[in-house]
Amino acid sequence: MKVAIVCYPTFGGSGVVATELGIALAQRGHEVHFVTYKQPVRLELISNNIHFHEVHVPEYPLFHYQPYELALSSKLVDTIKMYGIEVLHVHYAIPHAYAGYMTKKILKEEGIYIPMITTLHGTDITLVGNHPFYKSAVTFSINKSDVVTAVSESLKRDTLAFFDIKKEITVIPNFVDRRKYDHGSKDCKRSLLAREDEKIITHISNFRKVKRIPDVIEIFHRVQKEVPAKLIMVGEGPEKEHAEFTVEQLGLSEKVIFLGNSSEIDRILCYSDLFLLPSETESFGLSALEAMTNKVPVISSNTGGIPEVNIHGVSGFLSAVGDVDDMVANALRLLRDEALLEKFKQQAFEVAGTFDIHNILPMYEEVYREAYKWR
Ligand code: GMT
Repeated sequence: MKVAIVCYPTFGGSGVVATELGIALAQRGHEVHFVTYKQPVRLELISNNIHFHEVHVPEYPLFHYQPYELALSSKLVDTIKMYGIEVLHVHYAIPHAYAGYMTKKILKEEGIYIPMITTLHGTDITLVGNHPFYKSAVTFSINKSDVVTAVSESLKRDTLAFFDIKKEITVIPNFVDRRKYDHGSKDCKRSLLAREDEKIITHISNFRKVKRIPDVIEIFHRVQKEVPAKLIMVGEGPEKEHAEFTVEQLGLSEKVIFLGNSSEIDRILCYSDLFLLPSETESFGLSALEAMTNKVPVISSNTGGIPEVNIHGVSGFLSAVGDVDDMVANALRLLRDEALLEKFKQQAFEVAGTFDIHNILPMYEEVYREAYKWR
């Protein structure tokens, strides 16, 4: 099929999922058109059946806010007409579902019908979309989508609880492509970051409040008193500066490495022993799944969709949000027992296998086919 994908082209989970989905669809022979304001970070190759159309928003001094939705709708209308796109798939409701709805309306005037699939990712529902300033428009555009998908059962429940939704919501979990993971690769150079006797603990996020970065640091602070360890912090965001300050105050600068954003997280995860995700809320926790695919057990909170991904006592451990004592105890339990750690690494990898793209991609293809049939 010919599919247009709209997403945030950044390091955030929704953009990563949308990009990996587009790449996988193209590998299956579909023609994929990314329509966004920048080339998505994980999209390295533009090929015969992967296209990228940049949305330009010209600056004009009259506008305090530049009208991105307008530019996106126009670009979508032009792209859909020019390439004969059959399905429009928008990731993250705000403002993409809204712009998508306008696109549909404009095209309808010209006798063109395009089905729109909206995939909800989390903060578009739980944090941002739920804000009274956005709620009416978000409710409207979700209800006007032809198909609505959510990345976890938890997010589906939240969406139905927070909004007046008239549409059926199909749960299609996030995924990883296990073919891409080369365990034991020569590129996996653990010695660059830690001594032989040190364990490596990793956290990856956008360093927003919701990720509870102070918990990450406190867990590590207490763990490294018992077991020699390094903490690798990957990502950028508003809480990073404060995190760096805390690390310095605690005298941990030698043991905590801030790596910034990276599009090669597998090369970091491949030598990690444990992954920390103590988030306040998380509709899925893609970074936890990526860790598990790299055989890294996860110490996380039990909020939102995380328990659907990180299975307690199998791929890692779950604790109540903010229960740092329990997270420290769970981390030490694994790090102190080499055989148990090895068992959890293997189990994490096996659980991640259920989220392999080969299981998930057909679900999206089915949704596209159905939506196209109803048009
Ligand atoms: O985690 C973030 O703040 C980024 C956000 C995004 O929109 O990219 O992530 C959300 O979508 C991801 C992909 O579906 C999920 O794995 C994350 O759990 C979800 N984040 C939250 O719910 C906080």
